[in-house]
Amino acid sequence: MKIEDISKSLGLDSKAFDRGDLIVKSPIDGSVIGRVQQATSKDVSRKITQAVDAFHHWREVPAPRRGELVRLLGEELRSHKDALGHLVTLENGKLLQEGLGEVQEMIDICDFAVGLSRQLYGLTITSERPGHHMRENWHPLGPVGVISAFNFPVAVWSWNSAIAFVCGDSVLWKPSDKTPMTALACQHLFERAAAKFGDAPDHLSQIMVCGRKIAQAMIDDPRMPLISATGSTAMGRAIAPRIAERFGRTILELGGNNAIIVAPSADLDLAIRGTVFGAVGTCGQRCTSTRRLIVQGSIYDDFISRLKKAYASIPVGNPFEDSVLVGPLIDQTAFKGMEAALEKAKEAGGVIWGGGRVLDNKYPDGFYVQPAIVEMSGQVDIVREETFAPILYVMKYDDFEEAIAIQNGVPQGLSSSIFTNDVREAEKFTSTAGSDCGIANVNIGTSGAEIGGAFGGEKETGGGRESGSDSWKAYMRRSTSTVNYSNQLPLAQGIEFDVG
Ligand code: UN1
Repeated sequence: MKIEDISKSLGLDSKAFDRGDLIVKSPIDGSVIGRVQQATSKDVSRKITQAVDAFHHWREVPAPRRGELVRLLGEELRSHKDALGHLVTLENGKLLQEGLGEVQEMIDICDFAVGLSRQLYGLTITSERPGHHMRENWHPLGPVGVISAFNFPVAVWSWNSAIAFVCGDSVLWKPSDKTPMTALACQHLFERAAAKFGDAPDHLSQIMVCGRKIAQAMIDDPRMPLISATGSTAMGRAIAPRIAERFGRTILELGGNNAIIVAPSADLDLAIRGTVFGAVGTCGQRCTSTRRLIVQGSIYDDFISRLKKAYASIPVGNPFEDSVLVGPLIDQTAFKGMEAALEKAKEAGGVIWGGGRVLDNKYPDGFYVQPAIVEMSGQVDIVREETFAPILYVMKYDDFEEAIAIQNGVPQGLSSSIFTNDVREAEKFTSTAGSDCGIANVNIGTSGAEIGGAFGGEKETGGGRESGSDSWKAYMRRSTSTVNYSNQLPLAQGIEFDVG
């Protein structure tokens, strides 16, 4: 699909991707695919005012009715899945399968949020005082700022906004400036849904395409009670203290350094498949990508030689081609980052398989690489860093406790998994004394989480949770009401305080 056909299928006007000064290039071949208008700091301030106005209207709409808007958004996504999936692939470079899968993830979270719109439950709590009762109320919070990264250019917005909308919040979205076109497409689909809905307030959903400096105004504005940010740990480190200083809330979903443990009892066929998908899928550019492999010594040689064999057969190339399994890195900076990490790993004694640039004759402006396997004798500094590229560091372990210590011995805490058929190991891994990550899987890889669970992780991953389970609570404010229906005024804790 060409960009003209995509924009036509999405119902966008012919100039939609041809205005403004931000030039967007496809990582597939470096060709210019669009020009997008950027927000100024004045725009940001105006948009926040509009988001506040929209919130004041929207919070009064009953939650199940708010769910109807999200249901309509899900319908738009269903009928435009193909076009939006193509656009994701064109702008981000992930496989078409993955682009479509990302849109499916958006549809799934819309369905989840529609159900949730009738389930924003609070507790009723027994009171220690006679003639009293207590209850929790969940109220809309305010405008939610969403910052998303290039690697999941549309799904992350939907995890946040589908939930925020049913919770009664408005949304102001700063997409990655590497993927603004998919963001414009989402905004357009939202507007179609809103038009069908009828009486949604203007500016309930807005986007601002801009660099970090301009986005600072949103970070610092006390009218934005929640900022949900997905990206690097460096980004989180820059924004979190500023938001904390004004007592704003954050949902941070930052770097991951996800490991798979392969135990001697594992089904090695499953483990190979899980590892390959986790490590090379999306060209190693998921925050859940498998970056470390911890293999028990007795199966190490066999497993690594099977893994290398599997790697040798991975087709790298144009992500629109059916047979291809690994597309390009997002840009040259990502490629340089991969080269630098491999250099450091080599200096630290790593033995590298693969990792070089490929297809540069065919695509001089696209950055395609052969995924790398790096055998390391220990968890040195570079292994403890997140490099957003298909590099898999492999390490050996002796006993199970050591495997858990290696798995947990990094600053990040997003995703983890174990391949084992030993029920004790599996249970230990998911127990308090096991993986310290937000995601701890058994016999599946580290990536490809479903939307029904809460998504996010610990330590430098930032501690936030988005998407399913009870993540919605972060998008609302809770009040506890104690109601006295007696004609006495007893105080709690037995305090006597009689006046007159
Ligand atoms: C991300 O990389 O920021 O679990 C999100 C997964 C996807 C989401 C990844 N469902 O791999």
